[in-house]
Amino acid sequence: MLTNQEAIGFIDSGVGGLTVVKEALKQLPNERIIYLGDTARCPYGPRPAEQVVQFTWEMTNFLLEKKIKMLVIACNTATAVALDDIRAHLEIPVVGVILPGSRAALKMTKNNRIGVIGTDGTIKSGAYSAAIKKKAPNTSITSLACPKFAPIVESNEFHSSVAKKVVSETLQPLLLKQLDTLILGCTHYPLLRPLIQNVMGSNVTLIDSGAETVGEVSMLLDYFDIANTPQNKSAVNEFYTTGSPKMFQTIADEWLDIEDINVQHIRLGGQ
Ligand code: I24
Ligand code: DGL
Repeated sequence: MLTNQEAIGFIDSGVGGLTVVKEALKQLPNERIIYLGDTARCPYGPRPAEQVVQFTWEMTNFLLEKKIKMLVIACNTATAVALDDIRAHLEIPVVGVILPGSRAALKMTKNNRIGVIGTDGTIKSGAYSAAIKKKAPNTSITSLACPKFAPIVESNEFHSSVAKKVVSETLQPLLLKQLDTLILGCTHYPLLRPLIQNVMGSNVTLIDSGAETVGEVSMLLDYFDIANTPQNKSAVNEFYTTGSPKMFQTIADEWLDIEDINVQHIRLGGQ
């Protein structure tokens, strides 16, 4: 098969990476997608870096067997600790979510004061501040771990008054920092966007790292001349999960607004 007709692989710790897939379906409708979510071992956020690197490799090796033309690490925590290692060993282009988010933030900021929120693992790694400082050393960066945010989304409480309270309390330390740009450095945070915007105020631009990443994927497909064409859009997208396919399907159907997606259960790491 021509490389152009091969799928783009997406990996994530669970279902959160579907926020990136939603954007990909919109911006790249000719592309075929193979997604793997490690739902059984989610969340990655609180795990030690070495373990996240190992799990991310297990996901990568699974998708490599499916023949993919590009790999997108849709998970911020996995990107933070595993991107460099995986990219160094693969022959296909590997894209993470941290650089596209950082680049978009640098483009938007006027006062060079950028905030980053994410899981414990992402913030502890310092990957966002390293990426931003490398490009613009004079930027002031405030990083804040928000370990309570993803669980709020996963318990379906993201519209509730509890969510509003937790978001407000957690983000208080950022309000003194005169930020004009805040990076949503976690797959789940776009679902909390209205609450986060409300607390930060309308003068702060929120950056969705996942959505920015799809712009980068699009650019790389053209650069390597491996984009698919509408005529060749063939087989359907495939979704794999290490957890319950039924539960995955329920969330994916609702979120992606397409019915009866093809979800299969797989095992990783000898589980
Ligand atoms: N959102 C996420 N994870 C969940 C959830 C959710 N349950 C409800 N909603 N559960 O992530 C995680 C654990 N599950 C996963 C599936 O297998 C079993 C264990 C955010 C997803 C972002 C696309 C809320 C919810 C929903 C539908 C769409 C979007 C959404 F129910 F946030
Ligand atoms: N996908 C993760 C991220 O973007 C959030 C969920 C988790 O902790 O695994 O960092």
